[in-house]
Amino acid sequence: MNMPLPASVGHSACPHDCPSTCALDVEIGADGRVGRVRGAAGNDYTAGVICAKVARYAERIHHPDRLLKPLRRVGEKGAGAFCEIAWDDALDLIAERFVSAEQRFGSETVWPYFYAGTMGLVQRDGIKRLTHAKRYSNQFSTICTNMAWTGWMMGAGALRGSNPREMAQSDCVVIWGTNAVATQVNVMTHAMKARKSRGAKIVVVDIYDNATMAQADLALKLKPGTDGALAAALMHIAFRDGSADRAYLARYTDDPAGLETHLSTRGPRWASAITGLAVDEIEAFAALIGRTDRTFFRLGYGFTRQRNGAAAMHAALCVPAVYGHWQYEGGGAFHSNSGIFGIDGSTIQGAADADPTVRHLDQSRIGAVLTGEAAALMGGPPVTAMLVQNTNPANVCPDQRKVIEGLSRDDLFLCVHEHFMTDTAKLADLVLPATMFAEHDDIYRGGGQSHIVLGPKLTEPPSGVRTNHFVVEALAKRLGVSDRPGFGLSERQLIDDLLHRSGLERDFGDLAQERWIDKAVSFEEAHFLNGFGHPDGKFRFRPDWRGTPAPNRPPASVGLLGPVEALPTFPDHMDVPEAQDTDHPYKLATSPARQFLNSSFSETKGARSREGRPTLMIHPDDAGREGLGDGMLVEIGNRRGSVRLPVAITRAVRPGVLVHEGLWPNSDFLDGEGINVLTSADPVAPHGGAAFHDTSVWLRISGEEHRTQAGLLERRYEGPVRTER
Ligand SMILES: Nc1nc2c(c(=O)[nH]1)N[C@H]1C(S)=C(S)[C@@H](COP(=O)(O)OP(=O)(O)OC[C@H]3O[C@@H](n4cnc5c(=O)[nH]c(N)nc54)[C@H](O)[C@@H]3O)O[C@H]1N2
Ligand SMILES: Nc1nc2c(c(=O)[nH]1)N[C@H]1C(S)=C(S)[C@@H](COP(=O)(O)OP(=O)(O)OC[C@H]3O[C@@H](n4cnc5c(=O)[nH]c(N)nc54)[C@H](O)[C@@H]3O)O[C@H]1N2
Ligand code: SF4
Ligand SMILES: [Mo]
Repeated sequence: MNMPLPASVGHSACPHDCPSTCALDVEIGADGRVGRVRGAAGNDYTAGVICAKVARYAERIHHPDRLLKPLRRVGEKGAGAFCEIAWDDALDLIAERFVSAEQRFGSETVWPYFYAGTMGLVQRDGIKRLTHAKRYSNQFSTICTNMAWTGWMMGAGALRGSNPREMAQSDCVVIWGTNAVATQVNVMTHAMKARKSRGAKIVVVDIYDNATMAQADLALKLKPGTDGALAAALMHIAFRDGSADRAYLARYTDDPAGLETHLSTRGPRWASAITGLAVDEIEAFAALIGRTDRTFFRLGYGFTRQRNGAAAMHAALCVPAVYGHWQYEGGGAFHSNSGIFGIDGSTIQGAADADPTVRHLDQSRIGAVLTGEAAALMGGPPVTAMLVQNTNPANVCPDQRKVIEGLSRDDLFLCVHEHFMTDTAKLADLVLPATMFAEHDDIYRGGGQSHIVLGPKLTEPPSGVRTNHFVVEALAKRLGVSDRPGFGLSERQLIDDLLHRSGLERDFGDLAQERWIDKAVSFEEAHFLNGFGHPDGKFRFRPDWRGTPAPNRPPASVGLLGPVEALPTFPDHMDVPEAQDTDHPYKLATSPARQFLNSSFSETKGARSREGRPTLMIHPDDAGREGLGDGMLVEIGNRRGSVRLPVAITRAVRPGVLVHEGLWPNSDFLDGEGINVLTSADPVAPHGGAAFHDTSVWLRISGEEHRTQAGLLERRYEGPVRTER
């Protein structure tokens, strides 16, 4: 077949919520349609590699179900009946409803709600400008990074780490609690370089045999929520065997003697009982990192989505400080570079109008907020009007029944700006169609690496869709705040302003030529050889859980969250999981699907056909005891709700542990409710966040048998797992 040649190749950045922020080459056909998308070869982090779902972007941007016209609800909420409405009428309606809500309850009754469906600093953060100018309720953003960033900050005092490209110089790469093959493929590019060129060993710490585990030389499949115990034992062995770097410890850390005493009872036997790992697996891991100076810890988000997640991150981060790995190129640790960019987005965010007395509502507790729990409302008025951009709370937020109950309230005016008719959009009074990344100007920064990347508009959007920026500006005019700071500028002007304020000495046009700016810090700074980020320059084994400033610390009005008193003094196992009892004998993790990105791409055929359908992985011992055959339908539940889905019987999971992959649309489940019906919105100590992978459930056979993709799952998860013993 003759394919039409691409008319041009445009340069952009992947807009999705992924630490990699790949630099992209996007084929644009003569007809303006997006063709193949490739990773930029010249960007030395992307290194020409992107994930398959974004390579297939044409499928998403030219999807037949894409929203192309504003829609107004007719009939019952959630019934799915909408009629077209003109843009001007839609915007007038929002303004009218926001004003009447404000007249009745005060400005805090309006809650603009957003997240990182696009990571573009203009299109994502502009909604804050409207929030501040109108003194609408702020969002305390807790859904993703809080536990991880808090735990890291408690130890290192700054959100940066060894350059992730240095992994190629490592002799041992520890991939801890991140399914990098699926969630940030570029980590594997650099880790595999080290394996090929230096024979580096790959260690993976996870709770099941996922695609990343399949790459491991040493595969450590521990019980969920026990990473703190593993970390403590690794450090115990270091002191026991003399592989602790005492000179480094004396110079760079706060209390090595206190740590050593504390760890004296945290040996491998103790850790084995907690983690379920064999003593010799823990010893092998300690021996490997003890003899390998260039050991690089790539610490992910997954292991922090537990009730002890912040403490677990801190504990894992303590390990390279004890062994002194930070001193070596290709050694140390990395989680996020979000602290290095020095970006000043204050104009975009309308920071000049931010009023500290306006309340912050917890994003993850949207169910409690919308169902009127007084504590969640911070003692303020009910939320009666919302604008939602770049997020799909009816699907992705914990405690889903409450979320849906709240979003379905008749006295809530809900406007959702979206690409597709998502679970959230289905509940809206008004749905607005949004542009996709290739159709608008924006600028991105990658927390998983160090580049600022420009994503200019490459093609015209369909005629009926509008940018987030357009909606924010149009509403500001109608709501009488378009004269406030930050309004009235184009996307390009806002990007120019951001570049200027951030001291980057270039404008949009310059960056369009350069494509990206590498903001990597020096070796000394990245490795904290000039001192850690705390005032005394020391790494903290004894964190100040109540005091240390962190990027996502709750505002003073919120205070600390979760069981703060249970946080350990020194790195340890913090034993606070959701109770597992005879009524709830299983632990469920809701891990990412390779072909989806959170809830995005679950609308595309390419992703859906590869993922199959919602499935529950269960160990053969459990299946045997429950009398389950492969593909049988089960119901799993707890006090928050239950879902029915077929099982895949597989040794990829441990006995007692269930894994469900992917944020499938709620409508893909037999009863129309998604997996987050089961997850809890209890905040994790000390700065909040959702423990998505810490859910206790019961399980029972649900009768009918269903054919599943179990065979496929077996093949995917039980590939060769090389284990060093
Ligand atoms: N394909 C794909 N890519 C994505 C996403 C996606 O949904 N799909 N999501 C994006 C987003 S928003 C984010 S924040 C990142 C997150 O990416 P990651 O850092 O990879 O974090 P998670 O996806 O939460 O989980 C990673 C792994 O942690 C495991 N895990 C769960 N509990 C524990 C535990 O107690 N200990 C250990 N050691 N492991 C545990 C999970 O089973 C999973 O295999 O990925 C981004 N990229
Ligand atoms: N059970 C369970 N739940 C989870 C997780 C888990 O591991 N397990 N992970 C959690 C994590 S880490 C995160 S970050 C959240 C993420 O949850 P969400 O923020 O909902 O994630 P996305 O699917 O990335 O994006 C949501 C929507 O943004 C829309 N969008 C994208 N670009 C634009 C744009 O330019 N304009 C507009 N108006 N809309 C746009 C997309 O179409 C998509 O529907 O989910 C959380 N939920
Ligand atoms: S989703 Fe992540 S890995 Fe895939 S292209 Fe985007 S930034 Fe790269
Ligand atoms: Mo996330």
